[in-house]
Amino acid sequence: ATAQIGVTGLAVMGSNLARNFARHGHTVALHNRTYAKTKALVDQHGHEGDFVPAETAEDFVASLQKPRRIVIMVKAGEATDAVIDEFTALLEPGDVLIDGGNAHFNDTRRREAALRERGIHFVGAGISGGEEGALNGPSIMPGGSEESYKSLGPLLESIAAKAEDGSPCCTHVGPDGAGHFVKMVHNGIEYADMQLIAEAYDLLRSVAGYEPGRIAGTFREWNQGRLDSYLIEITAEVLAHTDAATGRPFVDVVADEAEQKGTGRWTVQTALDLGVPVSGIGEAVFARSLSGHTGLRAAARGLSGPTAEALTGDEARVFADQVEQALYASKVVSYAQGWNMISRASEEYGWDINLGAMAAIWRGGCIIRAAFLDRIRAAFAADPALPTLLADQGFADEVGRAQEAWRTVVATAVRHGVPTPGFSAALAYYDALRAERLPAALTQAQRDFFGAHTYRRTDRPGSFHTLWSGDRSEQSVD
Ligand code: 2AM
Repeated sequence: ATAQIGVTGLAVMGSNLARNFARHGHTVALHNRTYAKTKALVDQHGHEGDFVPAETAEDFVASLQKPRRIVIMVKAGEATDAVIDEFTALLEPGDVLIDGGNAHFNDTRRREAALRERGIHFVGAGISGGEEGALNGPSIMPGGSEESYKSLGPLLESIAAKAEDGSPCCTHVGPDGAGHFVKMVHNGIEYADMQLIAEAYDLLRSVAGYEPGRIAGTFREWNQGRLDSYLIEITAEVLAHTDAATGRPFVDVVADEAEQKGTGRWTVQTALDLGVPVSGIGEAVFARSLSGHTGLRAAARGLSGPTAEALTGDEARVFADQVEQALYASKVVSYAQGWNMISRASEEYGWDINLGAMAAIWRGGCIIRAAFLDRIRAAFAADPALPTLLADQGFADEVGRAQEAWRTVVATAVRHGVPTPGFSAALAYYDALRAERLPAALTQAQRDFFGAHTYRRTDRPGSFHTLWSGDRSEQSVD
C-alpha cells in the first residue's frame, strides 16, 4: 500500500483532480468502473507523477495507505450511492470517503449519517472551478467530521487554488452536509452574478446603444476596478469574440435560452424552506427559466412597449458609469443575501460555519473568484457577527454613494422596456431593509380580517384580534 489518496470516477473532473494530486507529489491510486479510462489516463499523463492504476475496487483499496482516503468523482445521484455501497464493503473504521460531486446537501447528510454508524468518515466536498480548476487549483469546500479533516485537509489544501496572500482556497466548512451546502450557495451566487452582468450588458446595448465590441472594452475597464473578477473578465472575452462562420458578434448567434443544471434551483428551494429572502438568486433562476419558455415568448412578441430612443454621446457615457454603480450595488445585495442564507443554515443545522472563511476560500479557484471576496472576508474579520454585509461600514458607504445612480438605471431600464429583474429586486431589497415602516402592517391587518390570524401592536405587548364582522372592538388573544 503506497498511495496517499485514491480517485475513483475518471471522467474529466476526476482525471484532472488525480493529476493535480500527483503533480503535488502525492502517490495517487486510480480506479474507474471501466478500466479503459484508467489506462488512458496513465498512458497520457503517467509521466506527471506517481500513479497506481487498479483494475478492481479491491486492488484499488489495497493500494491505499491507512486511513484510506478515496475521492469519488461520479455523476451526482444514484451513481454516487452505487459507488459508496461498493466501497463501504471494502473499507474499515477510520477510512475517509470523499464525494467531490455536486450532491444535494441533504443527500450528503443522509450518507454521512449512514457511514458514521460504520465508523467511516464521509466527506461531502464542494469543488468549484470546472475542469481547469480541478487540474490547476480549485476552490474546495469539504464538510464532514473534524477528525477527517486532520488527515485529509493537508492533501486538499495542497491542490487547492491559492489566494493572493498565498493561503489555500480550502478549509473545513463544518459537519456533514455543510460543504455541499456552501457549494450550492456559491452556485446560487454565481447565477445572480451572471444575471446582473447580463442585465448590465443588455442596458449598455439597448439603452446606451453600444456594440458588443465596445461593451467588451467597458467590461475590461470595469475589471480594473472594484468589479475585478473572473466572470467580468470572461464576459469581456465573450463579447469581443466574433463568430467565424458569419462574421457577426458571437453573442448574437447564440440562442437566447439559458439552461441550468439545478444548483441555482436548489438554492432557492432551500432558501424558501429556511425562510431567507434570496431575491437576487431567485430572479436569476426565474430569468433563465423565462428565457427558455419559447412558446410564451412567441405568444407575447406583439405586446406593446415604450418608444424611448437610445442614448448618445456623453449621455450614453454617463449612463454606462451609472450601470457600473448599479451592478456593484446589486452585487453587494446579492452577496449579502447569500451570506444570510449560509448563516441561517449554520444555525439550523449546528454547523458553526466561519462566515469570513467562506469568502476567503472563494477568492481563488472558483467561478465567483473576485477581489470583492477579500472585502467580505475583511468585513467578517472586523465583525464576525455582522448581521448583513450591508451593515458593514465600507459596503454601506459604497452602496450609499451608488444608490442615486442605481435608481436612475432601474428607472431608465423601466422607461426603455429593458427587463432588469436582478437590479430591480436588489434595489427593492435595499429599500425594504432600510425602511422605517413596511406595509407588512397592512398585510397583517388583512390576515386578521379574513382569517382571524391576529396581529401585534406597536404600542403594547400581546396578540390581538379585531371583530371585523362585529362591532370592530379589539380582543386580546393569548
Ligand atoms: P465509466 O467510465 O465506467 O462510465 C462520469 O460519468 C464518471 O462516473 C465515469 O468515470 C463513469 O464511469 C462513472 N460512473 C457513472 N456511473 C457509475 C456507476 N453507477 N458506478 C461507477 N461509476 C460510475
